[in-house]
Amino acid sequence: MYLLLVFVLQTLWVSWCHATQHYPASWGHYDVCKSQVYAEDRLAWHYMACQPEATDMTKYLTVSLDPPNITCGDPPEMYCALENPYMCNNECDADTEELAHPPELMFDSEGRNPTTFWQSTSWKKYPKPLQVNITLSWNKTIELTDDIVLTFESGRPEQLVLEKSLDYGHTWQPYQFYASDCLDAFTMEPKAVHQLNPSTMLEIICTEAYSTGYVWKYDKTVRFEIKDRFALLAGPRLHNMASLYGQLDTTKNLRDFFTLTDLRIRLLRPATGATMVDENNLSRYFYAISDIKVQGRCKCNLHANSCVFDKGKLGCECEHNTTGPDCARCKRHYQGRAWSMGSYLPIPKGTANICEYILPSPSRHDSWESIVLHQAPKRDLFSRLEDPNPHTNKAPLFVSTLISSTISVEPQISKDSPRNTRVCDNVLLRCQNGGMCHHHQRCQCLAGFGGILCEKAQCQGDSCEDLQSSQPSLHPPPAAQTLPLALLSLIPSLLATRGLTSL
Ligand SMILES: *[C@@H]1O[C@H](CO)[C@@H](O)[C@H](O)[C@H]1NC(C)=O
Ligand SMILES: *[C@@H]1O[C@H](CO)[C@@H](O)[C@H](O)[C@H]1NC(C)=O
Ligand SMILES: *[C@@H]1O[C@H](CO)[C@@H](O)[C@H](O)[C@H]1NC(C)=O
Ligand SMILES: *[C@@H]1O[C@H](CO)[C@@H](O)[C@H](O)[C@H]1NC(C)=O
Ligand SMILES: CC(=O)N[C@H]1CO[C@H](CO)[C@@H](O)[C@@H]1O
Ligand SMILES: [Ca+2]
Repeated sequence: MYLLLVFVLQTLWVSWCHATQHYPASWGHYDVCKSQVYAEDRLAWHYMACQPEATDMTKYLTVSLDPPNITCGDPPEMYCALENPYMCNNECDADTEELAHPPELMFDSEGRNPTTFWQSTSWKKYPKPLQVNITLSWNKTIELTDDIVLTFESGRPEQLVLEKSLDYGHTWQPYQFYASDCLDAFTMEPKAVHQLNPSTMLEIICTEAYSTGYVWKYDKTVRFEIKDRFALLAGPRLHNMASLYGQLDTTKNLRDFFTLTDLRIRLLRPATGATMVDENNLSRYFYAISDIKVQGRCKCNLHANSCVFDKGKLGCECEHNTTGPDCARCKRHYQGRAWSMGSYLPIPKGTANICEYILPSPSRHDSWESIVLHQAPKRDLFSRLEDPNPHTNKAPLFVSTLISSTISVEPQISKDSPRNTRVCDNVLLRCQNGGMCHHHQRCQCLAGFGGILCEKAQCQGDSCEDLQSSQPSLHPPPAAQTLPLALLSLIPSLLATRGLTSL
């Protein structure tokens, strides 16, 4: 008996350890942009990738309907229940507060009884389609972090399309199609998200799971399954977030898929509950939505941990000397290095990729010494190099600040490798676990590591877990080897462009 108890306790302990080990990186991480650390007996800033917390984004949107007069109640109208044409006690009157159903009621907090909802006019003009666009606009790029959930008070529509815009409503792309018969409505084969795999995870599908007619009383929601798509990369309980973050860092398509400025719900055909529409009582057919859930965060390119809503406008509170609503560029005088978004890797703190101060262009008479002296104290970038032996670090640091300054005054050096196709960079050390950056295009990993940024330990079974749990600390490539090599390759261009031949 006692033994059994011990055994049970131990099993619980082991599974608890397993669980805590596997859920370290939820979407709530990356909440700090910088912290002060003691380095060489003085306070220095340590910069990290950061993003705002995920929150209820429906508080910050504006909603518009097309056609604009599609909301019920003007003139007042009586509605009948879909399942019973003799039950007609649903009255809509825009001029009476208790009987009005304006669009705001899709975004108030639910949970009270009776529910509050927006309602459309009925399908009076049948057989002309009853079509409504509900457009939600943020006037800011946001990133979805959880499922979009629409709750219908009427039957769920027989046809609807969820669309999104990435450019403030200029162009639209479908996100997902919903129909009781996908082939008939959109000539698409019905599919479910769980039928997708990592290579098809961005496929736009048509689903029949949310349009069932008769059982609507028991399920009123229509979902866009964000989490199920994340799970295709991060595993069923999102336990391998490192894999998802690694992919998000390097795959623009994937980032863009979950990014938007506007959402549009295109209601194309209301619930009819049968194959035939009852033309004698069209008051049974209409749309009514009680709630819309959109969880997400402002997109700040990993350069801000807060986003403020000021004068009706969302904006990132940019750090790392970046600016703009999405922190998508460097502040004036801080374009010392091409702007780049922060990186989720290495987990858990990421890489800040701060904007660097532009140094005044040195005049022709400046010697190497004066350039170097001018910049020697500026080494924030390398404060991450936690080499226990300061002496091995000194020289490469010195040299590397020179390299970054060279790039800043000689923009043509970086021209031949456009910034957005760069995978890695030996100066920023984005390859991990000792990997070396090859032509900014790929990381050459050390034996035992794989993945685009060498972030994955290649291992099997149990030994894997040890490697991965010890992985978060950054293992810099031996600086003394890489940086002088980089310098050597730069010397010809230095000599040619700087007029330093006089040395
Ligand atoms: C809405 O307005 C349009 C013209 O803008 C009109 O043709 C249509 O009949 C109106 N619909 C309703 C339900 O009032
Ligand atoms: C709704 O939006 C689509 C494009 O997203 C557009 O073609 C259509 O005209 C809009 N209006 C209505 C009433 O469907
Ligand atoms: C959107 O934001 C910009 C500022 O970034 C502002 O100028 C513009 O008026 C806003 N548009 C709307 C429709 O609120
Ligand atoms: C049809 O709708 C009207 C209201 O428009 C209602 O009075 C009537 O009872 C409904 N049912 C039938 C079967 O006509
Ligand atoms: C991250 C970073 O480099 N921050 C600097 C931005 O610029 C101001 C001065 O404008 C500095 O004080 C910050 O340290
Ligand atoms: Ca409501």
